Amino acid sequence: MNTENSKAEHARAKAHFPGGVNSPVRAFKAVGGSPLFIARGEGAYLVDVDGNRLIDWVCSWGPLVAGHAHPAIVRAIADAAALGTSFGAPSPRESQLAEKVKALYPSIEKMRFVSSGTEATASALRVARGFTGRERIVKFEGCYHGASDSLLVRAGSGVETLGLPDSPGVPAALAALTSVLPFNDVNALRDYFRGPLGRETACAIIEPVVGNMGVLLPNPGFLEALREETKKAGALLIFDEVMTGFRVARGGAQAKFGIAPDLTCLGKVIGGGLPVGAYGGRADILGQVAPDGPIYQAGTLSGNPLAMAAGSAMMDLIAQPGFFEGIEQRTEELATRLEEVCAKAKVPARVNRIGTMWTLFLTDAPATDYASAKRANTDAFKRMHHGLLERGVYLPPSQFESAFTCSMHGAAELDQTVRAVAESLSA
Ligand code: HOZ
Repeated sequence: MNTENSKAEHARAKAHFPGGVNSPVRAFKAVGGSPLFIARGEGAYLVDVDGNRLIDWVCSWGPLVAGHAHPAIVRAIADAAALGTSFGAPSPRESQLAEKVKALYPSIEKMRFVSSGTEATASALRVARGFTGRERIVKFEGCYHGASDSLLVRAGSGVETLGLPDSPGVPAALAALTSVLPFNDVNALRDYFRGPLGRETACAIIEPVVGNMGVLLPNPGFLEALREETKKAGALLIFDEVMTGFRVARGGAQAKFGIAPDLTCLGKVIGGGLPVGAYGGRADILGQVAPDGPIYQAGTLSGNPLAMAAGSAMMDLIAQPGFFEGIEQRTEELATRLEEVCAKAKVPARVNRIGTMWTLFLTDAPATDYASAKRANTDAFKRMHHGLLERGVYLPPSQFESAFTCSMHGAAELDQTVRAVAESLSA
C-alpha cells in the first residue's frame, strides 16, 4: 500500500499541530505507522491522498449513520448555506431539529444546542451542579465524556489509548470533586450512594453503553440500580448519549433499556456530520438555565443553521421505516461472521455489539468493564489493524474505540471485511 502522500502530509501537519493532528486518536499512536490523510469520503468508503480506497468502519467516530456525502444531507447543507451560514440569532431550523430529536427521546422536555459533545457534557455538569447546589460528581471508570476538566479522570478513548487517563492541567481541586466508580458494579454504586458522599453528589454521568473503551454493555440491572440510587440520594442521572444516541437504538440506550435519565447529552449523529451537541432533559432543570434561570451557558455558533439542516436531514433518514433496522441487522451479521473467522483462526476474540456499534476485542475473556477490556491483546490488535489497512479496511486505530456501521455498508463491504480479518489474523 503506497502511503507516500499521507506521510508527506503528516510531516507537514506536525509543523502546525501536536502530533500532526487535531484530535489525538487520529495520530495512530496506538497502532503505529503514519495516519492516513483523507481526500474524500464516498458512501462506505474513505479515499486517502494516495488514492487508496478503504471501507470505513469509523464513520467519523459515529455521526455518519448514512455514510459519507449522502445526497440528502449534502443538499440540505447546500440549501441552508445559500441562505446564510450563521446568524447569531434564533432561526426556525432549531425548533425543527429539536422537535425531531424530542420525538425519539421523550425524557427530553427541553434542550439546548451547543457545538460539540464535549460542550454538551461540560454544560450538563454545570447545570446539574447549579440545580442541586452540590459540587461532587460521579463518573464511571473507562467512560469518556469529552475533554473537559471534571471529566478527564480515569477516562477512556484517546486518554486511555495513550495511557494518560488523568491529564496534567486538570486542577487537583476539581479532580478531587470527581468520584470514579467501576462500570457494571451494582454493589459499588449502592455503597457509594448510600454513604456520606452520596448526599453531596450533584450527578452521576455515564455512557449507558460504553463506546470509549470499545463497546461494553451494561449488565442487566446495572442501569436500573443507578437510576434508583441516584434518585434516592437526590443526585441527577446524566446519560451521555453523544455516541450511543441513534446508534444503540433510534431512541438511544434510554429507549433500549427503558430508563429515563434526568439529563441527556447528545452530539455526533444529531449534526449529520457537522459540529453539533445538545443537552436536555427535565423541564424544571432546564428552567434554571439562562435566560430563564441563573445557570449561565452560551455559544456563538450554537444552533448553527447548516448544522441544524444537516441534523434534520439525518433525522429524516433515520425515521424511514427499516433504515435503522437494516444497519443493525448487518452489524449483527458482521459480528457473527467475525467471531466465526476468529474461532477458525484460533485467535481468542469477542465481538461486543449493540445496535450499529461494535468492537472486535482480541481477548479470551468477556470484556465487561475497564479491567477486563484492558486485558485485550493490543499488540495483536496493532498487527491486525495494519493487515486490514493493506486489505482496504479502515478500523478505529485503537482497541479501545467503537466501530460503526452505516447504511452504505452492504454485502460486498461485509464480505471484504470478513475476508480481510481472516487473512490478517492468519498472516
Ligand atoms: N474521541 C473520539 C472518539 N472516541 C475521537 C475523536 C476524533 O479523533 O475525531
